[in-house]
Order: sequence, then structure tokens, then C-alpha cells
Amino acid sequence: MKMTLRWFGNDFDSVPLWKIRQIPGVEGVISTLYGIPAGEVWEREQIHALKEEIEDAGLKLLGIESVNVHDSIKAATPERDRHIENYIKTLEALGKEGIDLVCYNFMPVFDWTRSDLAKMRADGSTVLSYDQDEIDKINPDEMFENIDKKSNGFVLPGWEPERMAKIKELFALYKGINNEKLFENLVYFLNAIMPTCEKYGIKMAIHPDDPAWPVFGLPRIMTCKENLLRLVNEVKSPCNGITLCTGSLGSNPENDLEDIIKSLKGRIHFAHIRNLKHHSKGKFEEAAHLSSDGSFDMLKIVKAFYDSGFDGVVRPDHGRAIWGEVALPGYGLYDRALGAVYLNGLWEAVSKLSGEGR
Ligand code: DNO
Repeated sequence: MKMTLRWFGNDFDSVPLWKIRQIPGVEGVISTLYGIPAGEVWEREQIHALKEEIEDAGLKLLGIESVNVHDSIKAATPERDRHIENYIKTLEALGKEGIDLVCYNFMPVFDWTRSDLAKMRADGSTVLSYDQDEIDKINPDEMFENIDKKSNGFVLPGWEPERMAKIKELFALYKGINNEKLFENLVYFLNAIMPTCEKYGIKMAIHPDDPAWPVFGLPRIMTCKENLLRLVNEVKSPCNGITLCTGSLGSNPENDLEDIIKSLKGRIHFAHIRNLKHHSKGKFEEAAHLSSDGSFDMLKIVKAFYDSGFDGVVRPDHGRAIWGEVALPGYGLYDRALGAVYLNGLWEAVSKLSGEGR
């Protein structure tokens, strides 16, 4: 297992690389060219510069999160093939730079959604939280404003202003697209890019929908074991895989995380491991990574990864805001560092107790 932290680049992140380098057991980062809008081609020189900057800090660039997929591809508009060509050019540039892992999502309009980015907890820390009743009261047009106001002045992944400026057009684009059609569009996209991925050995890792159910009447498909399995069986190339995000899939308590991990054996290319606390149906808050702070048994989750032979890239996910840190909500240094160390501890225990020491 390779432990990483997500890093948004010097212009966007409050956490410098040298601090990440000092977290024990963290080998590398997962990063992106954050400033490039979805649909545009990434130049090889830009990727090279990013990689060099990370390597100069003594870390490795172990994957990209995300190369965002343009809405024309998700909605199958006439421009989709042009945008797929651009995506392929980006993959070629990444492949030439030796990058072999790309995380992306296929959620229409919005990426992950939360009703509060700074919910106060009893210990004074704040966390991201979700309450379906609150979301039901919000008009999707106001959603961006709500999120933007509480983002501490940072650009949040999936909530880039240029995307949100077109929210009405975006909603119109998805009229008439149901889950089945969206799935078909995803398969079309994957079939088109797989030859390039295979040529360069790039593993595509789709991120589950967060939360794992339709929001604002938009279709959502990467929500449960059945659909994840359907996708890996439909596009059989080993380059087509999953980002197993425990927090996203676990937002629906009916998802049995250990079972999902085991059933996707060999097709999990990237893992986001975090905990959250359920309150009632459609209502949860994020928690510290530690099992006792949330609703998940993190030891069982890590063991399920281990037992299914997973040996890929992992990152702790959203952390709480603690110790007065001001950062991108969910992406401060302190709580994610605690998470990384805790997850490494669980992995060491599981692997030594198994007698293999993998
Ligand atoms: C949220 C993240 C997502 C994820 C994308 C992948 O914090 O987990 O924004 O990066 O959905 O494309």
C-alpha cells in the first residue's frame, strides 16, 4: 500500500509539500492541474513541471485526482467526441510522464455535495456534514453560493466558479437523461479511452457519487455494489477500475463496505479511506478517521482491503478542521496527517498479524 495525501498545488493549497513530506509513512501526493477547466488538454510540460516540483520536495506524484470529465461527455451532446479526443490527449501526456493512475467522477453538474462545510462538534472541531432536509430546502442555483461562502476563500474541488456560472445551462443539459442513459454515456467514454490507457498502463479509477443517491433530481449511478460491479463487468479492461471511497459509498448505511471491497477484488485502483457518523437516514457528518469517532469499523475496512490483495495508492480523506487551522474545508494538514498515521498503523497491524508483513 502506498500512502499519499491529496495536494492541490501551490496556488490553491494551504499546505506546503515540505510539511506533507514530514508525515511518517507518506510517500507521495495525489495532485492535479487545478486551474485547467474540464475539457481542455493538459500539456506535457505542465505535467512535467508539477511532477518535478513534487519530486524536488522528496515526494512522488502517485496519481491524478481528477482529470474532470466535461459535461458534454456525461450528457452525450454533439461536442462529446471532441472532448473525448481532448481527454485522450491529456491521458497521452500523462502516460508519457509515467503517471499511471487517474481518478475521475461521472456525477452530473455537481461533484460531492454537503449542506454544511463547518459543522461544529462537541470538541470544537468542525466537519463537513450532510442533511437531506437542508438540501431539499435549497434551490440548486443557491447551492454554489452556499458552498462558496463557507469555503474559507479557497476554490473547492468540483465547485470551480466557471462551472457554477453555467448552472442553469448545465441543468438543462441533463433533461431527459436518466440513470440508464448516464451509464451508457459512461461506457461509451470508457470504451473510447481504454486503448490509450492500455497503451500507457494508466488505471482509470472512477470515484463513487457522494452522497450515494440522486441529488437535485439529477441522475447518479456510482452508488452501490451492484452498479460498480456492472461497470467493471461491462468494460472489462483491467485499466477500468474504481476509487473505493469509504466515505462516499458509506453515506448510504445500506452499503456494506467490506463486502463491496471484497467483491471488487483486483479492480480497486485507488482508495479513499475515511470515517463518518450517521445520525438518521440522509443525515450524517464526517468524523475523525478513528473507528470510535464515527460509524465505521476502520480495522475491518483496512483488513478487507488487505485480504482482497489490494496494494495500491491510498489516501486519508476529508479531515476535521482542528487546532485553528484555516484550510480548504476537509483538506487541512493536521487531521489528515492524523488519519494517514492511523491508517498506516492499522495496515501494519493487519499485515504483521497475517504473518505476511506485506
Ligand atoms: C471530494 C473528493 C471529490 C473527488 C472527485 C473525483 O473531496 O472526494 O471531489 O475528488 O469526485 O473526481
